[in-house]
Amino acid sequence: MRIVSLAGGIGGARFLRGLLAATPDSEITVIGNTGDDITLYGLQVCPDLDTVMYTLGGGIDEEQGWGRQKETHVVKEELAAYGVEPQWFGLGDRDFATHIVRTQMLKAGYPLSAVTEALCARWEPGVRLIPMSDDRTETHVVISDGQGRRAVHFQEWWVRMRASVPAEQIILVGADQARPAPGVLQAIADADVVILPPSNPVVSIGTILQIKGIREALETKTVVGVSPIVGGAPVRGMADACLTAIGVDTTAQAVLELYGSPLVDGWLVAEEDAGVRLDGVRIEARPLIMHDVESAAAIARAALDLATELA
Ligand code: GDP
Ligand code: FO1
Ligand code: CA
Ligand code: CA
Repeated sequence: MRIVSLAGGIGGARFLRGLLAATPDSEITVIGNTGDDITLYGLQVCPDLDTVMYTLGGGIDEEQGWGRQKETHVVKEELAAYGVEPQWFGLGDRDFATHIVRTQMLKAGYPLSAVTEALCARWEPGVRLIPMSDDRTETHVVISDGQGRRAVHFQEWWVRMRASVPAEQIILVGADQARPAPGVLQAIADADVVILPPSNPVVSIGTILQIKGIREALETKTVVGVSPIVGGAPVRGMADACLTAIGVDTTAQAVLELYGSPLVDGWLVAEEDAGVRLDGVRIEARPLIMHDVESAAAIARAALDLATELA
């Protein structure tokens, strides 16, 4: 079976690990979010692509859910000793190497999709990982604080401020000019089923859907989504702060309505959210907490079964 899945970071990566376990013989293409990307110390950092690559390649820090396992932070300490900013974003030494290789290749003229393929040659994630676009986009968040009303990079709001200041707007800078990366629309056209994993509906899935042509391509396919909201709360992280910013309730119902029909054909909700309804969408209730690979695989199997029935 040919499967396309969109993906953000932790939620996407853990789901994909389950999907691979559930269907090892399928050909899986992952369209990764690059709206979280940030340039730090001259280096191009792609947190969501790296989270998928490290998680599926066996290099992720399991507790944290991002960054490398057995990580050290000597470079970060040395940068801090020079007083170099920002000091609120923690890049580890092993992780630094990824950003150095990526930046070197980008500077040599390779597009991000080719760079990602080269990085994945080492990690062998078992999926084809394509960034949503080779064109640079960045998610910015409009806030009002002691320094007035201003836009900050998504990572500054998310990591430095822990989303404690309300977001007035969330904007994907560069969205108008960004085209899908090579292979994205073809993979969607060739897919038997498309999965929306339980990734952040605003700054992961919502970001990918803003790239011209992607939503339209998905609307022609059988798409099954997994709710990232369980019992009115994001299972981990602060997705509620992103949903509030765009005027959407933190419920499995509201996230389904945000994606809408005809995009979504099937929607998996947690058992406590079994009352969710939307015309044109088949809804099934399942345990949706990813405790480990087995529970993630059970969710993935349920999504595939529903997609196969609807296709
Ligand atoms: P990020 O880029 O690292 O924030 O990761 P994603 O965008 O891929 O996913 C983050 C979202 O995953 C969170 O907002 C949660 O709502 C969702 N999530 C995390 N763990 C689970 C889980 O075990 N089950 C479900 N259903 N959703 C989860
Ligand atoms: N998240 C944090 O909360 N603090 C960090 O210092 C941090 C560093 C970091 C470095 C590399 C990387 O790939 C991810 C990193 N993250 C960090 C996670 C990440 O920035 C966010 O959780 C996501 O971008 C939100 O979707
Ligand atoms: Ca992310
Ligand atoms: Ca559809």
